[in-house]
Amino acid sequence: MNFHVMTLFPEMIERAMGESITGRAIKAGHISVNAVNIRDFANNKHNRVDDYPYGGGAGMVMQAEPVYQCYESICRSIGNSRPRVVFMTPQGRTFNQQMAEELSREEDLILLCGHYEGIDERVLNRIVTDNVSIGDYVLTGGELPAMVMIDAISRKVSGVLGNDDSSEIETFYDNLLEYPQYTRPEVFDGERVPDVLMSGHHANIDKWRREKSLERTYDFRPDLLENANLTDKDLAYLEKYARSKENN
Ligand code: 6GU
Repeated sequence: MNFHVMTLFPEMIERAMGESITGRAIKAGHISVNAVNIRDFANNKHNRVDDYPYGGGAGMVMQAEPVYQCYESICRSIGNSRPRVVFMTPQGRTFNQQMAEELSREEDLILLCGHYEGIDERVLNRIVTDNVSIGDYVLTGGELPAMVMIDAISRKVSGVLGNDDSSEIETFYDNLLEYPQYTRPEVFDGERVPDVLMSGHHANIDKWRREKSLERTYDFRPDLLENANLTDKDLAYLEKYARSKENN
């Protein structure tokens, strides 16, 4: 999968995405991250890409033309296909795991990062297909949100995590939080690893993990349970757990 990021800070994107798991995925050819500097498409000697807002008000607005030319250049570079264009904006739909999974099926994806007070509405109307926010708070620019999306989407691209099922038994899979994990040593600061994990009894281990997932989701994110696929056994366990908490 190929990510194309339209930004005023391309080094920020390429530096960060070149590290860790995304960096390895780039080297292995599972993904590519191409950060394109909108400033390279400025149409004036001073390389300016912002100007005062019509109607007045605080701050500056990114101009339509350089953003549009940057977009056209990216499309030309990929055989004139017209991939989805995600505009990073706090006014967008809140990003979640389901969106990450859906977007990971795209071959190319353009991420548009705004700065200053915004981008001229006319270019947004012409190129943006999806408006996405990463949560209800305001950031200074779209670069961090774009990197958050690239990270979450990349790990759903085949080959990126290597172990192909390590992304299937994880938090938000099935709308449940993940069970707790332990590694050596057996005793840390006086606390033992739960006996069941040392038992080698896989059916019991699976049962224990399922129950811990249910408990955690009930305790920390009960809103998720409405969309979780729960068996009769799960529901019975949750009822028992809820009752045991009431009695404490
Ligand atoms: Cl996508 N962009 C900006 N600038 N701020 C945000 C955001 C995006 N999501 C949350 N806050």
